[in-house]
Amino acid sequence: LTKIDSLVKGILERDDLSISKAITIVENDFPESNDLLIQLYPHTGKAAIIGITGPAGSGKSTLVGQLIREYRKMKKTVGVVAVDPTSPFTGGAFLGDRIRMQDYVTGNGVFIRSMATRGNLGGLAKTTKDVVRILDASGKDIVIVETVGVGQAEVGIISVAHTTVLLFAPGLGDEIQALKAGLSEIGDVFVVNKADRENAEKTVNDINSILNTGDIDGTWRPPIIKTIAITGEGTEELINLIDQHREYLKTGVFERRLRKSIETELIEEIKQKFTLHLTNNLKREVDFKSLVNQILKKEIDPYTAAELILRKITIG
Ligand SMILES: Nc1nc2c(ncn2[C@@H]2O[C@H](COP(=O)(O)OP(=O)(O)OP(=O)(O)O)[C@@H](O)[C@H]2O)c(=O)[nH]1
Ligand SMILES: [Mg+2]
Repeated sequence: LTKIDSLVKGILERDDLSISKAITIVENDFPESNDLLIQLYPHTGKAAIIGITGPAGSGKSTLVGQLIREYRKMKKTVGVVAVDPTSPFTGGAFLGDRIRMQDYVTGNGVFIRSMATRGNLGGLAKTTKDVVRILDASGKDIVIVETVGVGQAEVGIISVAHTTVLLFAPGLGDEIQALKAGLSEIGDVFVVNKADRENAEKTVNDINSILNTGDIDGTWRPPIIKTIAITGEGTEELINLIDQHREYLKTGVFERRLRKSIETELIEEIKQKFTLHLTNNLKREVDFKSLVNQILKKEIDPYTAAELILRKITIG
């Protein structure tokens, strides 16, 4: 068995250490990453992938902790990827005071991993997708992706999710206004967390008024619920809504989205591999070196030089 073969075997046997090693390989874009992902791919596609996104400090991690607790009660295994968390994914803030991190990571059907932006040569969206695939292949029933913010970059990351939960909290209304009509395109379920605070209803109304003006794709109207993540209030209802959304996806929506996401992925993969291949080969070319010299001596400009090289390359 090669190193990758035994790693794949470990992942399929749900071994946490193998999962962890594989994520490191993918995260750092090590050379064996491609082989690993190729071997894992046939084993993916079973997990329900849930995105949790929202402004910093809105209570995403606390809510994720509650979701883990609820899913474990239902005997479901859970994988969590926290993308570039502003607060570390360890300690009390994450799982609430009553549950310690160890309760989950030590073979209790839960695997949690934070992922920083550094070292993500292939881009954060690609890396996230690949890490989710590792967790999916390892047999996790549920994979949760937590990302901060609801800007364009985050939308790319979150597009890996089947169901996206947009989380807000009272007092973080600016973020809602900034999104306006785009809101309903990102979120499948809306949550106003910190409902123990008095102005929660106003936040619900703010979201409601924006959803009413936006275009709603298909027959799914994103529901809005209130939660109190520190006590767990609303978690069961949230899980019900996520389940309902999953049922809705089965009406052909899932297939359409999947096709689109495969198209995007394929183009991105080709671009990345092509660029790498091109850059490596070009630098070795004598022509390239002499052109650089010519540009240096102002005998030619970089625009014309690029055209010259392009004309020489024939694709396909
Ligand atoms: N009052 C109240 N506080 C909450 C609630 N949920 C979370 N908090 C608190 O809000 C703070 C931020 O919670 P986190 O779960 O770390 O928030 P987050 O969205 O994951 O934060 P980042 O990962 O840093 O973006 C913590 O101090 C939580 O205890 C809630 O429902 N009510
Ligand atoms: Mg967090």
